[in-house]
Amino acid sequence: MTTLTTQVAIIGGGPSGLLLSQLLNKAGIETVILERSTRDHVLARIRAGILEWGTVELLREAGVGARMEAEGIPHDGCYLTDEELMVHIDFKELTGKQVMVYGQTEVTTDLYNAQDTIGTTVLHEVSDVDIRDLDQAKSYVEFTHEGTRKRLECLYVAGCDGFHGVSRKTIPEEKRREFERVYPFGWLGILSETPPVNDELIYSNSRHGFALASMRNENLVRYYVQVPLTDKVEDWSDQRFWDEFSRRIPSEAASRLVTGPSIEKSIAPLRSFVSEPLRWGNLFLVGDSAHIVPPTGAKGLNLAASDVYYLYTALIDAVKGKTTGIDEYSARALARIWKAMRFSWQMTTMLHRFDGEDAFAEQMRKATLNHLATSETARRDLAENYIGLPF
Ligand code: RFL
Ligand code: PHB
Repeated sequence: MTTLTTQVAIIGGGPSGLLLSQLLNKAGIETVILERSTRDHVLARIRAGILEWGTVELLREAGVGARMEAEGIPHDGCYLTDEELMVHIDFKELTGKQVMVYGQTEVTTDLYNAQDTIGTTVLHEVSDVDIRDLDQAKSYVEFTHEGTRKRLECLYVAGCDGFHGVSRKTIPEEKRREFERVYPFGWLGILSETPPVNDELIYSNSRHGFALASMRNENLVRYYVQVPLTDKVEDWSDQRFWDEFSRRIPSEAASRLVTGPSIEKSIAPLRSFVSEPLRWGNLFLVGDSAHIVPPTGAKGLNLAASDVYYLYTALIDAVKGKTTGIDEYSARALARIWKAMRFSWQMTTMLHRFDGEDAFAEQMRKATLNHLATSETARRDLAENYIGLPF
């Protein structure tokens, strides 16, 4: 069997795995990434679009800030609306900070290019990953690549392989505690080469259901509508999407809407999920492998980045023999994760209609938006969470 050796084996070459690898290599720590899919497949997945400022700074620290600086669009605020109120959350005025509109696809592209420049090892199309000896001084990962079984020996394993990966499941079931809330709807998202309907994002709670107007650049929009979980992408022609979207956003915005063909269309179910702990011996879970948030708070990718921050600083110490950071990783990361869970759940509850809900639930949503409209304290609290809690 071919045997490879590294300091940190990273399972998954999505944003978590790539960013961790980039930061570790910059600090002189060797990594090998094992990714199930092809690079093109990873880069074709359209996901998050909003970076917290802490994520922006971490990407700069990783040496991948240049294109983001040139092409990303800093946003000072966003709108939350129902059919009566339109509340502006002015992040800049309330917190002094902004967020950056820059797609996950672009972040991932920049990270792959940076990994090429450094010359790190990223193996694609690996299968049957088996993580072993996590309670020993040295661990190893066995996997199939190019038709042969290979072995990667390492000091630490980072589980960056998303919700459906193998890392979390390597922790014995009786040692894991899982928390979950599945929401009874999904988001249908489209990407279209049209100018944004508004210069800031609009989160809209209408009587027809939720809609979000987001963007990637001045001629590329990402728009979403809440749909029942039973809906399929094939049920949604472009025309049906545009009709539904335009009746869910404020009429004044709808009057400016430019429609066009969709270049991508997908449905994502909404879920809150946390698996504790994040550490098992030499294995550390990072990003979606340990937690999922509904996208309403724009937190998924940003939480992955804060996990990476805690872990990469801890691993730098650990290879020098100082283990406090890795000992504290799970508790430190989870403290921030749970706050983002709370915010994402609150935004989801405030902005969506739930099938079969009672009139009381609707009044609670209205009162929450009304409170935001009239209380600067409430707006500041939302802004602080949206732009990202410190890490
Ligand atoms: P990823 O991006 O899922 O990457 C994990 C990588 O691991 C690989 N993998 C394996 N590799 C080797 N062996 C195995 N057994 C493996 N199993 C899986 C996968 O191929 C993949 O390349 O996790 P990561 O890196 O932690 O990054 C997290 C973010 O991707 C995620 O939090 C966000 O994209 C969440 N998310 C969204 N977040 C937002 O903030 N805004 C959004 O609009 C938004 N939309 C989304 C999303 C997540 C989605 N998923 C997971 C279904 C839309 C979707 C559809
Ligand atoms: C996106 O642009 O894809 C996006 C933006 C904000 C969200 C979720 C998704 O809350």
